[in-house]
Amino acid sequence: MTARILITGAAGGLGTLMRPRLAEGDRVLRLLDIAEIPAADGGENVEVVQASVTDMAAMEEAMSGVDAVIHLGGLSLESSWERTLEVNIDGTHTVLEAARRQGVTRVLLASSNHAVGYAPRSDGEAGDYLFPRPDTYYGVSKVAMEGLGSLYADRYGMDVIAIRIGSCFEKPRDARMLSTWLSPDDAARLFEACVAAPSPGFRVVWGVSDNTRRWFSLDEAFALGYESKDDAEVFASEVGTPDPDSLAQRHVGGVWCGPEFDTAV
Ligand code: 15L
Repeated sequence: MTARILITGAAGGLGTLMRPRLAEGDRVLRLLDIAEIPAADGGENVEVVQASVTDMAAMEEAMSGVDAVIHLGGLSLESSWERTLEVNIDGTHTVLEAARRQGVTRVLLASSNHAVGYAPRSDGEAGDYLFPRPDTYYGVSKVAMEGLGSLYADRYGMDVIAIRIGSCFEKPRDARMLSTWLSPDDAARLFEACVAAPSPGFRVVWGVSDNTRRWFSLDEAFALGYESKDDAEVFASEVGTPDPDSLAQRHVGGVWCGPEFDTAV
């Protein structure tokens, strides 16, 4: 079991879902966020750090004594180019560089399906390592994240796994998510597998549950030891029928490929 894990973006949606699920035994979770993080309750083994992922000095300090980093911090939605560059791209560089300087060799990166959002669904199952086709500036920042992870793995021998997360929420929120859903419990199982896999080097894996309507390969995630136990299908009656001609169903990134996500205009 990995003894001390630094989680960036710990106060965000995904971080909040992961906190109780990744806490176990003697493990210490070092929770970092620019926002205030709820303090430890009772028996929780957590350390709280309020800092920005773009602050190199703070990130170096946060890395001390850490065995692995799960980098969830950053903007989780489309934003201006300037903000995306600063928080997501520069932030990821800072996290990787701080890890390298402090001798932390394992980093998990929360990439996204939006790194390949324009990939057409008509091409069939989206493979592991699908060539980048970002649908937004946010998607571009995830491609940059994967590129930085690849560089730090090749240049410095670090183990870096970029996880192209589908939709991680308590339950699917619309018909598209019957395909893209990553249940919080499966997300924790996937992170545990990625933290524990022996010498993975650089990998790109899909972060989705083994959904009946899944569009994505899970070969690489399974090879790392991931076991999915959930399937969005149990929620099918709650979210309605997907329209195959809708933008949401035509591209991997769904409506993110539409004009309302164009922040440049
Ligand atoms: C993401 O990358 C977003 O952070 C999240 O809010 C969802 O919109 C998700 O993708 C998705 O595609 O459902």
